[in-house]
Amino acid sequence: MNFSTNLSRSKTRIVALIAAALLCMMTLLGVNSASAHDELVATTPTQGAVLESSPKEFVLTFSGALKQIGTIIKLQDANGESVETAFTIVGRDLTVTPVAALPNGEYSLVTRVVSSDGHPIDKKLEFSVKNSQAVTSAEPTPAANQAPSAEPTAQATAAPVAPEEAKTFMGLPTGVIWALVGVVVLGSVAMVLAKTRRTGK
Ligand SMILES: [Cu+2]
Repeated sequence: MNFSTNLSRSKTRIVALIAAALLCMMTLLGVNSASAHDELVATTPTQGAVLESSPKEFVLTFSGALKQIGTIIKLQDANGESVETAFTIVGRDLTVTPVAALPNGEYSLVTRVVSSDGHPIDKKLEFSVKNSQAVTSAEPTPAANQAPSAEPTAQATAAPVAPEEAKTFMGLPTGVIWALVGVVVLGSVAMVLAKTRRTGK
């Protein structure tokens, strides 16, 4: 009697463990977490843009309304020096404004926002400023053959932000979180099953 209930209980546990492992793998592969969180759908300027003057603002548009909390903005020049910015969040748009005009050079804008489902989203937008009017550091530019402003359409379509970058940032943490949730849920289901079986017989 005792032996058989213990047996069925451990069987249930094994099944739950297998299910949890499968769920974990699925979530790690992004099978079921992808639908929930918001994605970056557009940026101004586009990724890798070469700007002819210091941008007044950057706009990152996401697929859902962003939370007002938990936002982290880091604008850095090529030397890794921080550049001061301000930002606002309105609906799906994050707008970042450099406090002062940006000198010529390469920059990266690293942002973390909190998606409408509560997940953090990390993004990195790289661009450079090449104002020919400004005094430059006398570096001959490879940008001349890139036709920066002549072909905005090609850039706009190519640039909707590298999806693999999004997965690297988001995939693992969310996968782990969902896997943990899955383990907890399945674990409690298994326990309830085991209990009902035991009391039922
Ligand atoms: Cu999410």
